[in-house]
Amino acid sequence: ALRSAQPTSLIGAPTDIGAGARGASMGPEALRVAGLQAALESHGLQVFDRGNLSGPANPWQPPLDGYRHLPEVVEWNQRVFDAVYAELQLGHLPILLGGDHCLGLGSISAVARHCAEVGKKLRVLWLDAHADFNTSALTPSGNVHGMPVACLCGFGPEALTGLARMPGGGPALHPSQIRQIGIRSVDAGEKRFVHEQGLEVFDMRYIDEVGMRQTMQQALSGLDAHTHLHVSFDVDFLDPDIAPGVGTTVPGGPTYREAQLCMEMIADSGRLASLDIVELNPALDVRNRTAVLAVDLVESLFGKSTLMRVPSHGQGQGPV
Ligand code: B3U
Ligand code: MN
Ligand code: MN
Repeated sequence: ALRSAQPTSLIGAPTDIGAGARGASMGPEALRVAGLQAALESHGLQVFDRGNLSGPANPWQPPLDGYRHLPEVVEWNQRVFDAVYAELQLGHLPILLGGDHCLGLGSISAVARHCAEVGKKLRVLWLDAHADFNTSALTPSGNVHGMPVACLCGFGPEALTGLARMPGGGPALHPSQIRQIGIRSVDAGEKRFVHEQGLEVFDMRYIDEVGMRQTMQQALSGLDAHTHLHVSFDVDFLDPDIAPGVGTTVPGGPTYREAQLCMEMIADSGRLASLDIVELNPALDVRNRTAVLAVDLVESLFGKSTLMRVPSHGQGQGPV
């Protein structure tokens, strides 16, 4: 049964402006072709497809002062911010179809602004192979898709952290609001900064050692009726064997079964209130299979369940 009676709104942001490979700009259409809207509707959800945002083209330039395409990144993120914020004000659950992960900045900034205004607590689950916690001084590439978490926490250029700033002047997020899951590729300087800022990282070693179930129980602990849960789903979170269609594959990611459990446990929390699906790159995919997989997982995230259990065996299997 469906957990969310809330209407959902799909927002396409067809750009690869912050990425290190071209092609994530085709992500929104690949997700539509894979049947995202029909899949959500088949579970009784009301879905509005708002179409695609528009924004500057990708000039494909080298970094300037540590950033590639900063003015274009800012412009895309402003448009994403406005679109996501508008849906939240309508009471809809926004689903951002990226696009690369630099757009998480605009999306989560809008969510943080909304939460501040309605008095909700915000928890962000960052599902990713990467920590995305670089700064212009730390980045090996200048690609802004490696920086959104740092920007959301107030570390970045004024043009981006300003977007993320709260009414009171603080950054959109405090590190204590973030849980990173699936991490397995972090640059040297970035790693030091992650530790310094005290981000809670459930990396692949941790998942291997304790399992996805305990990982998600911990990542979701402390949520209550006043918590807005945002999931930022970088498709490179998944093992490249099942999800080849991303720009930065990193071996050793969650399997199909681990990823399904992750999504199901988020659904069981009953708190999902906004979502990003980013970094899907159809130019690198095989017959759209990564998009189809992403749609399958998003169905689980919204409470599709194949559960067939004997009630007396239900110990520990209810909502977290
Ligand atoms: N950490 C590297 C690589 C990277 C980050 N996010 C993605 N790739 N997708 C960087 O360029 O910052
Ligand atoms: Mn990412
Ligand atoms: Mn990533």
